[in-house]
Amino acid sequence: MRNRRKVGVLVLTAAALMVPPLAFGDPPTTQITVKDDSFSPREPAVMKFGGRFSWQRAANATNEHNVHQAAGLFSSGNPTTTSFTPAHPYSISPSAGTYTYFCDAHRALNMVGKIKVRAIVETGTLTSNGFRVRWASATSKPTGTRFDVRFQVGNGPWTTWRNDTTSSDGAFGSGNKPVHVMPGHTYRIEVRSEKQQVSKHSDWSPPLVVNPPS
Ligand SMILES: [Cu+2]
Repeated sequence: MRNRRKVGVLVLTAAALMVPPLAFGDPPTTQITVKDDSFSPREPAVMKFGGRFSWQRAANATNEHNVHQAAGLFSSGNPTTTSFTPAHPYSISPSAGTYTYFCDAHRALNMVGKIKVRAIVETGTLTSNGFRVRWASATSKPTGTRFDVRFQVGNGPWTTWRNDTTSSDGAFGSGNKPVHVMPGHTYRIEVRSEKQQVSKHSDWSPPLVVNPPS
């Protein structure tokens, strides 16, 4: 009885520490400046799923520009001189993946960028033998509606967990699938986003790295 009570207090403490700081605010946002003729930063830091990217025109940028993902997974529309202004912003909250994009008008000048989004462990779901992974929103999929998900245990081979799934999350380790999860091992999970025609896909996301607690 005494032990169970102690465990209860520990679980409550852990849960309190896991409350996301931005639960009631705007999502974390990475700003990308659209210049004549480049994106800055060209390759911003990795964002966790749930984050947002927002493109804004530099005050002295007067050329026509757009944002066009290489596999057609997202686009701001045709290049115009009025794109990315405060009146015409372009923002997306991508599903997990690595996305190369370019400006159609200045692709030959190497006006290219890359954004990277990794999957997350759903808050409060990490246990010694499993966790829930989220790679997309259940309601909004602005970068493709299907997903490939692969995993790695330690230094082992990358192995398919989901192929062309329309699910936006999954319980890793549930029923010992896709593997029996246990403390002392490191699990990595990568995702790529796809269109309906699954040959059009993002590159693999950066890995979500999980070390289950004992
Ligand atoms: Cu351009």
